[in-house]
Amino acid sequence: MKTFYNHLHAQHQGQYEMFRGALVPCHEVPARADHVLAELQRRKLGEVLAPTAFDASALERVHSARYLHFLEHAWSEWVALDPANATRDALPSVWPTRTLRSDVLPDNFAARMGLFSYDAGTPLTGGTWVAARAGAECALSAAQAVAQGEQAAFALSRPPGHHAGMDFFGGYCFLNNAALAAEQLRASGLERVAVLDVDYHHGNGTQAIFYERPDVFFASIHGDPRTEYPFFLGYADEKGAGAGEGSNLNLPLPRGTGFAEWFVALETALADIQKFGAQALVVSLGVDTFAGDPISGFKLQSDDYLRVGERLRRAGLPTVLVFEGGYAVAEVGINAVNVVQAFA
Ligand code: B3N
Ligand code: ZN
Repeated sequence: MKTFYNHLHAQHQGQYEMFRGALVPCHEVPARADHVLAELQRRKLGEVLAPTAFDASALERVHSARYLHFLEHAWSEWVALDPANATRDALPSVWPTRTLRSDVLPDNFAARMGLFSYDAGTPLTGGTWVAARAGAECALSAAQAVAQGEQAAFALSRPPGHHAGMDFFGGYCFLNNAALAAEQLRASGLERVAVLDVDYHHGNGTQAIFYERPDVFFASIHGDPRTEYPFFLGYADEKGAGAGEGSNLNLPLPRGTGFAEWFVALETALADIQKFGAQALVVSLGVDTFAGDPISGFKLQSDDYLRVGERLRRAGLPTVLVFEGGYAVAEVGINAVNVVQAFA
């Protein structure tokens, strides 16, 4: 299987995220992708390629032009506020919640950080735009390879993407790599595409992007949002809306869920994807379902990821695997590459 590797990922290196009233060291660190790459190379699992360049129109299939403009220029605006900001990440701290206006684009930088985000756990750094853009190009390149006849391709990109919406960042995500891959497959002529999100956290950004779309099915298996991040989306009664009614499937599971119950949900999701008539599959491949993950609560073991990869392969669809979460840094390479290897 070809891997498209984001060679610029380490330019995004946040220092701290807000958690329970304190700034704690970021979990989403460059070493995560380094470990996955090292494990791929150790097992000699196919070519590792740099992504090809795409122009802004590929990003604008998913994200608003004003959000992309904000992301591209945010760091220079942050440093212009105070040269000392060059050593500090930018974090939002004020949001346009219910009763406040989000239709106005304020001049104030802190206000625009809030307008274009939904949490305080996602630091924006000097290299965020460059890294996120190259990561998105990995997903687009992987989708292009699959559209051109590869049975599968792996986008080894960070920062992750599935919490990013049309015009907001959050959950360590800035550009929605899986959604970009799905749109790239659609643009290549495939009429029905499915996104299967197996990360521990519900992919609220991806769901929102496709919620009213009849041509892109979104299925997600994740920690129950009553107790797990992102809390405000991912419930079982969210089925899609308008023309997209019936094209959204959420399978929330309680904290503590082990592989046997998780695998039943995987079968349910794949059965619905088959029923939908998907011609290609994008997998949001988070491995923070691992028992040793420091911020998550499922109990999958490293060998279970071999069964996941093997089952995804048996779905028989051209498939783009997109790397998402997974914070047990020592094991993240083994777990992600187990899926890749069993698929390949
Ligand atoms: O859930 C957390 C969180 C939990 C535990 C922490 N410890 C033990 C210090 C710290 C943070 N934070 C909320 C943000 C979670 C973002 C999840 C990103 C992801 O993997 N999405 O798929
Ligand atoms: Zn996650």
